[in-house]
Order: sequence, then C-alpha cells, then structure tokens
Amino acid sequence: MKTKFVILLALIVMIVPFCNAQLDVPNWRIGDYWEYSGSFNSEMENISIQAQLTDLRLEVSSTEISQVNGEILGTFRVPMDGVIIGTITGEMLNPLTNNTLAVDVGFTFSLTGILFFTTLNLSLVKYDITVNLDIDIPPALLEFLENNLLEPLDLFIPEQLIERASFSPPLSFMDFPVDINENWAFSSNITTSSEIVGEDRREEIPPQTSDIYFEAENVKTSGDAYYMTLSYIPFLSDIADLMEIELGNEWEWSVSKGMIQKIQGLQDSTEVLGIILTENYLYDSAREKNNPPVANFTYSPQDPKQINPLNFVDQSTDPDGTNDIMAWYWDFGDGKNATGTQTSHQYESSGIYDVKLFVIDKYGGVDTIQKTVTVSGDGNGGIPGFGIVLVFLAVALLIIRKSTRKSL
Ligand SMILES: [Ca+2]
Ligand SMILES: [Ca+2]
Repeated sequence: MKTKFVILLALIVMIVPFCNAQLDVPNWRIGDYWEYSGSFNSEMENISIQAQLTDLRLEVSSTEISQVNGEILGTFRVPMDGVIIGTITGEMLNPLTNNTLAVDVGFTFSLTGILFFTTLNLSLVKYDITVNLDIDIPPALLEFLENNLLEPLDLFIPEQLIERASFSPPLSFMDFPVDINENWAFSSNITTSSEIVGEDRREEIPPQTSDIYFEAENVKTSGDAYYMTLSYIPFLSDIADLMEIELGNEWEWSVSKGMIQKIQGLQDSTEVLGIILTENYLYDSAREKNNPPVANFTYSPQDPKQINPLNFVDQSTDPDGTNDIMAWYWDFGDGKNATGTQTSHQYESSGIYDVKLFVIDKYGGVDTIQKTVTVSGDGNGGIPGFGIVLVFLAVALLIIRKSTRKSL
C-alpha cells in the first residue's frame, strides 16, 4: 500500500507527459519544461485528506538511446521534481474498544525522479523516482494506536520511498496522431522494484510484474485543447480502488503548450483531483520541425582477421547541423555494444557480423545504419588465435621471470 502511495505521487507526475483536426506528437526539444500545481481533496467516512501539489516541474534534459528488452529506442530523458504538502484529519474509531481519537497528521512529500519517453510517440519506457517523506503523527495518536489495537502495530514510518519501473512494451497513453473522436486501447506490462527506507529499517520489495490495460477516447476538441477520458490511470486507479473511490478521469491536452494542461479526477461529478499547468512553461509549437540525422560509419581494417581489433568511426550527419547529434550506440552483432563517436571491438571468432550504429539528435530524431563485417579466421597457415597467443605470452613471461630470479 505504501508502494502504491508512492506510485500515486509518481503518477501524478507521469500522467503529465502524454500526449495532439489531428493531435500530432509534440515537437519537444532539450530545455522544454512545464510546471504544474494541483490539489487533492477527498472525504472518506470520518477522514478527510487534503493535499496541495506545488512546483511540480518536468524538463527535457537530454535525448538518449535506450535499450529496452533488446529493442533500441530513442528516448527523452525527463527529470522531474515537486512537493506535495497535506493533512489527514478526522476521527478514528477502534471497533474493538469504541474509543475514538482526533486524527491530525501532516505530511510533506518531496519527489525527484527521471522519466524516459520514446521520442517517436512519447510512450513511457521507464522511470526511477525517489520520494522523501516527512510525516508528522502527533504523539497522542501514536499512543492511541499502540494501546488500542489488539494486534501490535508494526509501526514503520517510512522516510523515503524509491521506485523503479519499466514498461514492456512502452506504455503509449496517446495513440498519436489522435483523430477527433478516436478511441483506443492499450495494454502493457509494468515491472517494478521498490525500496522503503525508515529510520532504522530498509525494506526491499522484489521485482514484480503486472498487467496494465486501459481504454481512452478523445471526447471533444475546443480551440487549442483536446479532451480525453480514460477508463484507467495506471497507479492512480489502483490507489483509488484501495480508497474505494471511483474516479472518472479527464485530461486536457494543449497543442500550443505541447503537453497536458489539466488532469481532473472526478467522483460523482465532483473534482477530487485537479492538476493544472501553470504559465511557467517553455515550448514553441511554431518552431521548425526537426530533421532526423543520417547515420553512417566507417571501419578498419576493411578485411579484418580475427586477431585484429576493428576500429569504428562515426560518419553521421544531420541536416540541421551535425553538432546536433547527441548520442551514438554501436551494436557489434555479437551481443556486445559500445557508445561514443568512435570505438574499437575485437571479435572472438571469425564470422559474418551485422554491425549497427544508432544515432539520436537533441530533438529526438533517430537513424540507424547496418553494415556487414566479415571477420576471417586465422589467415594463412595457422597463426594461432588470440587466445593461444595470450597463453604463449603468459608462459613466456613465466619463463622469463623464473630465469630472471635464478640469475639473481
Ligand atoms: Ca491514432
Ligand atoms: Ca536534426
């Protein structure tokens, strides 16, 4: 449940980066940012929860090439941080004793994390989020809990929650391009691993995988805004179930702001959750479209023997300026890989290898090129393989050392 709570927080953030007569993939680039504020107000029996979300900020910090389940993807790296301050107030009843006590718990959650979205369509690939918790439980309430519950309460007040998750396939909340009145469904698997850290305690929750399925619909468009409904918001819906709240969810996407500008969680047409994009954002919908880079590379020697390390040099270009290229990922075709503009690689056996270079520019444009490299065997007449050379060298060294010692 605590984990789910983290995720609620995480989600509040995650919901944000989804996606635009057709609503196209926004034209994000490094440096774009969006700040949100919001509130959550819910009454459950005798308890009411009120929380304010302030300064929730997401920023596109770089583009990266990520390998997800064997697939190479161009991704936006999006750090985020924010603070949630709230109170839980009301009155608690212990059914065993019929005692009641006023509940007045204050909390501050500070979140930091990194989210990764595919540059192709802003599907969520993975996230890594840490929440620092400051929960203020009045001593009288603590005492009450300890004295009035039959089961000794294993009080573990978490101070930090860490959650890492990956989605397979990447979770596509928006089926870009979104047509007017389009509806879509998407399923994925989320694998999470979490840690809960307390004053003198650390609990690890081992990796677990669960299914995600949701249906979404563009219900109306108005000027710059596209309105979407969803049957399910990952995590948030789980929490809502736990709290026995049936939340209807509506999102509003702004074309000119390149982001969601409002999220509403409704309970019997009453707004329980509201998150709004502030005027503090940077995005330009009129900016020129990026041109993707053109991947290319050379290698030497051209006719490599197994004993030769191969040198690979990037020759990629970008119509917008070759300096725009941010990252290079080499797949040598033998299960090994490397990054950077140049690299060398030694194949362990002769054969034909498909070498791929993936490149990404700072606006998320990607390209890949594949070249076939034939690595021949030992060459003419049995030059020992590299492994044997090493053995010989080692033996030779031993002999030299021994003879050196003797001579001393
Ligand atoms: Ca579509
Ligand atoms: Ca470019």
